[in-house]
Amino acid sequence: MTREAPRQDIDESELAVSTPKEWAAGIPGVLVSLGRGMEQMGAGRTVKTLRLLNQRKGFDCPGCAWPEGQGHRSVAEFCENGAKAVAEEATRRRVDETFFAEHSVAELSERTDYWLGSQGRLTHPMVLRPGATHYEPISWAESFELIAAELGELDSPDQAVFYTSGRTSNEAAFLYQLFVRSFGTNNLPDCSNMCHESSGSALNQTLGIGKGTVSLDDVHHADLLLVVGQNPGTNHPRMLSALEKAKGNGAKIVAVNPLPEAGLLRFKNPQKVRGVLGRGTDLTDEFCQIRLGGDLALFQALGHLLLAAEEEAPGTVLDGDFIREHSHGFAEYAAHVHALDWAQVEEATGLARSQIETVARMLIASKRTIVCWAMGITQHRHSVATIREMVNVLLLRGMIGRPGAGVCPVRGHSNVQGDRTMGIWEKPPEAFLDALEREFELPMPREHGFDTVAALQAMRGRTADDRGLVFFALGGNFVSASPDTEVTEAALRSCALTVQVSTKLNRSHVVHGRTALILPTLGRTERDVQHTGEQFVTVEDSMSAVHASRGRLEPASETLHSEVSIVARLARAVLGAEHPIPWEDFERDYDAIRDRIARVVPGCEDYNTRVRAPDGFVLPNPPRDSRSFPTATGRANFTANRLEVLRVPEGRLLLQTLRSHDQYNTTIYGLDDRYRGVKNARRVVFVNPADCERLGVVDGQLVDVISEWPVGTRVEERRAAGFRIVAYPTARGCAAAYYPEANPLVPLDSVAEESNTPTSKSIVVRLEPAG
Ligand SMILES: Nc1nc2c(c(=O)[nH]1)N[C@H]1C(S)=C(S)[C@@H](COP(=O)(O)OP(=O)(O)OC[C@H]3O[C@@H](n4cnc5c(=O)[nH]c(N)nc54)[C@H](O)[C@@H]3O)O[C@H]1N2
Ligand SMILES: Nc1nc2c(c(=O)[nH]1)N[C@H]1C(S)=C(S)[C@@H](COP(=O)(O)OP(=O)(O)OC[C@H]3O[C@@H](n4cnc5c(=O)[nH]c(N)nc54)[C@H](O)[C@@H]3O)O[C@H]1N2
Ligand SMILES: [Mo]
Repeated sequence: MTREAPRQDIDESELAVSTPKEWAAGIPGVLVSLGRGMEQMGAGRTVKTLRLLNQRKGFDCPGCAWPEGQGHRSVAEFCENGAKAVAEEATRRRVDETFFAEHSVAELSERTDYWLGSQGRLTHPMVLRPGATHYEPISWAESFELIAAELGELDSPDQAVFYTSGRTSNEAAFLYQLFVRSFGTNNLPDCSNMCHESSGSALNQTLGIGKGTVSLDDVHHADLLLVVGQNPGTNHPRMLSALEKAKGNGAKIVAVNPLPEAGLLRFKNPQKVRGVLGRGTDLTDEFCQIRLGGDLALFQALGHLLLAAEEEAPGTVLDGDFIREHSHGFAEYAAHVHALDWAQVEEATGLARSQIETVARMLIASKRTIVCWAMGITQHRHSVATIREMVNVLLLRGMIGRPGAGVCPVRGHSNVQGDRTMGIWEKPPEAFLDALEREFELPMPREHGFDTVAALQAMRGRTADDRGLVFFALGGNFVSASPDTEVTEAALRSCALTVQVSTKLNRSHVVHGRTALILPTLGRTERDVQHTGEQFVTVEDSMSAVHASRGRLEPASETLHSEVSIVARLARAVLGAEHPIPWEDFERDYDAIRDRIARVVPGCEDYNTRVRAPDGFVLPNPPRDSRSFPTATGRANFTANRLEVLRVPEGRLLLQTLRSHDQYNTTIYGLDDRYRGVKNARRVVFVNPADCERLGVVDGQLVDVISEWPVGTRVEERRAAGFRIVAYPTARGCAAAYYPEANPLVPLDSVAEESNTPTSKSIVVRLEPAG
């Protein structure tokens, strides 16, 4: 398979490479954030907007899910990349009816996500009629009728797929899942299926709740933090302040990553004089430059070393009381890791045994250990087992449900965790469906629905002549975010109808079904006024804190509806005006939705009152709150996980796809990856200099990247053409390229076991001189 990606609007030959940075943030970060604001919003709006970001009376940053502090908040509770996210939404640029009249869909489909996203905010509902060349304006009422008609044509509700991206508020998410289930399907894939699904799977099995067990305060007071498979300097910059604080309290930090990411090495806090003028804070005490996918082996080895140390000095290493009183499966786990094969560990991790021993000593010395992780852990074939293995190590030392200790999966989208709490889940727990049925006195579908990969697999191979299929997306950019771009695009093109509820133009609008709709919506930053007056919404951060978010800016256009309003109106159009659920009341006053959330969603009792508290409230978390573990065994589960070394054939590399410093997922802010020293271009592939030599390629060379995926006795190939090699200090045998440019290389069927997450961080590739 070959696919020429659209890239005429970026001149990749402008690439400039300099030495990677060894520190993050500082003055350049502040300047970039202000500059981006001024460029998109102008000076007055920049100051006003950034002042409201993450303040109690303002809006939640649409950037990442890292929590704001409880109690005191600094005046500027945001980061460079949060400011970029806000500027992107609060931009004064507009994509209006004239824009669509001037640009055909064929022309727009040749543009990159970078160009599409930078055209501005969508202002009016638009429709692309069958066979038409251009989107044309349509009224809201007609849009909903059109969707209702297409959904009515389906043989079964299961022929419709309802995607969600993680910016959707709790109120909109709750209403959306209620609508979709009332319509009759659990086909509710979401971005989480490509993101932290592995964390949810592993933590549910082992701890009984698919969420982290620490608070921000715990991070501040941990004495050892392992930051594994995560690049906080770019993706969760406010986390650096928390790490700095922990360091100030004497914590040690271990970073586990194939790349020496700047944010992990040193942090210059722009809010402190020392950060502005001085050297900043050295964050990492031990940098383990691991091979891609080696983390399972690393944590198994750490468990082995802890057990060995306990054998030497019984009663000094393990938390015997915790293991006895709260855990299950210890003996089997201990026997399994006892038989560790060090050669395998060294091959899998690329780390020296002595370094792993150093980390084990740090674990033994620690009284309060936290393990943080993100996509470097969740997007591999053995992700779920890897996370279980991290849990094993924490359980050995009783590091769950103790202040300053626990698991910390660092979420991506600002409300991805809340969306799941509200029922955006293709595999809803029975108890949740029971609660919905009780509350609304309507039957809910019980059969599990499609997640992202399953939805695409079901759509694969269809043609536009096949019957039906409606794809509806509440936010996000499904086409660019999903794996296997060519397969994904064909799948979307085979739909009878594609609908995108969006703030900005993206590739999912120009790769479309027979009929396509764009429904423009309010962003987080904007005032949301309904019949009963100004509304607020609620969100849940990565540490289960739920709080209000109030938009303050004037909407990008008078025509925009909120997501709540779009879902409520859609439900009325599809389910009929006589439907027993009072959709209209929900739209008039979001308190009415919250009253229902309070009665349906566990832990949300008295929701309307509690979300009005200045810092909101924290959802219950049994492992953290009381060391109780609602698992199948009623205890925290140790697990024995098979160690398998990812072997790469001769002449190949293991490729990870990651984010540059200048993007938010598929939204490309700019062409610089400041910390990694890359400027003006995105089609680059980072390769270790020794591998360049071994493979006979040189720094700066133009190559095609070809992925190899065995299917039976054949090897399927996928090609992404025209990448520039950047010789870079990544781990040996590993390579890196940016998402979404590298997505055509990720085979749809290459997924994490159990969580079905695309393996975006381990793809076997070879490089060929570009032809
Ligand atoms: N500015 C900005 N902020 C964001 C986002 C954004 O795009 N831009 N995206 C948001 C979203 S949705 C998410 S999910 C998060 C993503 O946050 P991250 O997970 O930090 O994002 P990635 O860029 O995918 O980085 C993965 C990191 O894991 C490392 N890694 C890759 N494979 C392995 C491995 O096998 N082992 C180990 N130990 N490390 C590995 C990579 O080198 C890299 O440092 O950020 C959120 N915040
Ligand atoms: N190869 C590879 N693929 C990946 C990943 C990877 O690391 N490598 N990461 C995966 C991860 S972690 C994730 S989370 C997914 C992300 O997948 P998505 O969440 O689907 O993608 P985004 O790029 O975040 O979506 C951006 C679009 O959301 C819309 N938008 C922004 N704000 C709002 C809003 O407030 N409301 C509405 N309705 N729309 C809004 C805009 O139109 C914008 O164009 O991608 C996954 N794909
Ligand atoms: Mo994500």
